[in-house]
Amino acid sequence: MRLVYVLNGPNLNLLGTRQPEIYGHETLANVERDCGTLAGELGLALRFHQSNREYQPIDWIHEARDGAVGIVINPAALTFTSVALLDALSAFDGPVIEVHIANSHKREAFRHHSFVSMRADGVIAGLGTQGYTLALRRIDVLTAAG
Ligand code: DHK
Repeated sequence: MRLVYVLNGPNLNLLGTRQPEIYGHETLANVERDCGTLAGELGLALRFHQSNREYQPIDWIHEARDGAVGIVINPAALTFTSVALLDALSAFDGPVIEVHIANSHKREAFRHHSFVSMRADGVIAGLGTQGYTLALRRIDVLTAAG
């Protein structure tokens, strides 16, 4: 089975209760469930993770180098600050899709420049939590056999 990592950065553990006017009411558990259901339909195996620590997604990306076909990542605030995260993603060979629940470009200027976008094959922003399943569909297309 094709293995895909779905990685979530700082504060996304609070999804559903944190600023719902911006991020909506779905929880990260809902997102994980929806991704799991779709992955089953597409024949993908998932590793779904969240951390508030910068090193952790970097370590998961290193792990993904060993056997994963793609990465979906919502780096949250690390998007705008972490060259280390960009470097880790640049060391991964498969497709990377960057997801933001809210539309960063409608927000403060400091959210307009993404280090991760310098590596991402695609970026989804502002489509709510649906962005995750759309990203998985894209990874499916990009990694389909033949
Ligand atoms: C989530 C965050 O925590 C913010 O730091 C980003 C992103 C936006 C989101 O929309 O999913 O600016």
